[in-house]
Amino acid sequence: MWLIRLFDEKVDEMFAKGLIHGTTHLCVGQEATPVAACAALLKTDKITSTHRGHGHCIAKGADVSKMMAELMGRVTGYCKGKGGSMHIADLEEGNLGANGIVGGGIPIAVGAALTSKMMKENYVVLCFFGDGATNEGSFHEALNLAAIWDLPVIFFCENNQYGMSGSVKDMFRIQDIADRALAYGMPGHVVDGNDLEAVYDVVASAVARARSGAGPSLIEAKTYRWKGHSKSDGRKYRTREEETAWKAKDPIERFKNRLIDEGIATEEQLNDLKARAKMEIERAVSFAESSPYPTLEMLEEDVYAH
Ligand SMILES: Cc1ncc(C[n+]2csc(CCOP(=O)(O)OP(=O)(O)O)c2C)c(N)n1
Repeated sequence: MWLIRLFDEKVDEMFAKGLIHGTTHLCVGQEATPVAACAALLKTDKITSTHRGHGHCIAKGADVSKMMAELMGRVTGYCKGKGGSMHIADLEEGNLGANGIVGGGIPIAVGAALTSKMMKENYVVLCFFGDGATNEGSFHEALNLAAIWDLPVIFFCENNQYGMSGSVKDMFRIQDIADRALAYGMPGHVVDGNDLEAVYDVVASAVARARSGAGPSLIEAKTYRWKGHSKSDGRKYRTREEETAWKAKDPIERFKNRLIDEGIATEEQLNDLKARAKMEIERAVSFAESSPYPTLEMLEEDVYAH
C-alpha cells in the first residue's frame, strides 16, 4: 500500500513541476482495494484496469521503474513512452491493461474469462472499474454474458463516491451498486473498501467460486479518492469536511494500527517498510530520468491501424 501511495504522490509532485505531461488519475486513499484484491489472486490470474490504474498495476506486480519511465515518456516504459498513465499493460504479471474508456475493461475481462473456460486454462479474471462505469451499457451486457456462461470473472467496483464531479448520490437511485448483481443472477457483495482484510476475504471467496466453475460475482468496495478526478480538478463539487472524514478512514493507517495492536509488527518495522518503498520510488525516478525519449523514427513503431 505504501508503494502505491508514494508512487502516486511522487507523480503528483512531478506533474506540478512539469516533469510529467498529459494527464493522470491518482488513487491516493484507495490503496486497500487493489492490494487486497490482487493478493487473493494467483500470478496466473488476470486483471483489467482503469484510467485510475496505477494501484492495480503495482498490486499485480508491475515494475515501478518501468511505470515511471512510461509516465515520463521514456523508451524504457511499458509502452516505450508512447502510452502514458492510462495504458499500462503487463502481460507477464497477468495485467491485461489499463483502459481510458470508462467501462472499457469490463467486456475485455469477460472475453478473457471465456478464453479461460473454453481453453480450460483455469485462470480467473478480476475486472476493476469505478462507480461511474456501472452506468455504461458495456457493464450490463458483459455481466449478463458472464452470468449465462458461468464465466470465471469477478466484477470489482471501486465506488470512490464520484465519477468526475458527479456524486453517486445524484447518479444512482439505489443505495448499493452491488444490488445490480441480482438482475443478472450472480452474488453481489458490499464491502468497506478501506478495510484490507475485509476486501481480501470477500475477493478470496469470489475467486474460489469462479475457479470452481460456479460463475461470476459482483463486489462493490466503498472507498474514496483523496485527490481530484484528474489534474485540473479544483474539487468544488465536494466539501473539505467530507474529505477530512474519509481521510480519518485511511486504509494504510488502519491496517498499520491493526498490525501493531495485534503484535504482528512493530511501528519500527512498518516505518522501515515505508522507507524501503520510498527508496524504490526514488530509484524509479532516477531510472526514468536517465532513460532516453523515443526518437522520431520510433513514432509509428508498435502502432496499429485498421
Ligand atoms: C466511455 C467514456 N465516457 C466518458 C469518459 C470521460 N471520463 C473519464 S473518467 C470519467 C469518470 C469515471 O468515473 P468512475 O467510473 O466512477 O471512475 P473514477 O474516476 O471514480 O475512478 C469519465 C466520465 C471516458 N473516458 N470514457
